[in-house]
Amino acid sequence: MGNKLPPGQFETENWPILHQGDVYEFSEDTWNFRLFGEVKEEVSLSYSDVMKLPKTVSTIDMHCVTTWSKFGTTFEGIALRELVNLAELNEGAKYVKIYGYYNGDPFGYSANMPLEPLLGDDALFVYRWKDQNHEWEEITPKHGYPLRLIPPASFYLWKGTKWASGIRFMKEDEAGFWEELGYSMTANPFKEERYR
Ligand SMILES: Nc1nc2c(c(=O)[nH]1)N[C@H]1C(S)=C(S)[C@@H](COP(=O)(O)O)O[C@H]1N2
Ligand SMILES: [Mo]
Repeated sequence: MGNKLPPGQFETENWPILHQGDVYEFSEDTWNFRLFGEVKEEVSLSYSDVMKLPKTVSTIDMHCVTTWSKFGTTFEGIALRELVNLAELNEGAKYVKIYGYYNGDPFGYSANMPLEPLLGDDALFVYRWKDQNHEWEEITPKHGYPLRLIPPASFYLWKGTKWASGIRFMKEDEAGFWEELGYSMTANPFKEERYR
C-alpha cells in the first residue's frame, strides 16, 4: 500500500503535542457532552452515557499543519456518527463545529467541518491508542483525555479538537478557533489547504 505523504509534510514516529492554553483536567462530575445547534432538541450526555456507546477501532494517519505527519496510529473511540445518531437534526444541517476546552472554557476551542465526511470509521472521539512502538494506552491529558477527536486524514489535525465538549450542527459553514485566525475552512493536507 505505502504511506502517502502529503506535500510539504515530513514523517515522524513520535506523536508531538500541540495546543493553545491549559491542559484540561478531567472531572467526571462536571464533564458533559452537548449536541446542539440545528437539532430538534438539545442532548446532554454524561461521561458514562458517552462511554456506553458502541466502540470503533481504526488506524488513522495524522497530518499537522506544522508539517509533521504520523502514520499508522490505531485508535479506539466512539465514532462521531454514533453521537450524531442521538440527535434529530434539522433539515439542512450540513456542517458541524466540534468544541473543546480552552483555558477552562468548555467551548473555548472549536473546529468546523462538513458533516458528511465525518460519518465513517475514520472520525473518532478517541480515548485509547497504540502504534508500532506502543501497546494500547489511554491518551494522556496533553493529547486530550478523556475524549478528543481524531479527524479523517483528509483534514489537518487542528480539526481534531482535544478535550471535546460538544458538537454544534449548522446550516452554514462557520469558522472555528484557527479558521478565524486565517487557517483553511476545508484543510485538506493532500491539496495543501493550510491557509485561507
Ligand atoms: N481543545 C483544543 N484542541 C486542539 C487544540 C487546542 O489548542 N485546543 N490544538 C489543535 C492543534 S493545532 C493540533 S495540531 C492538534 C494536536 O494534537 P496532538 O497534540 O495530540 O498531536 O490538536 C488540536 N486540538
Ligand atoms: Mo496544529
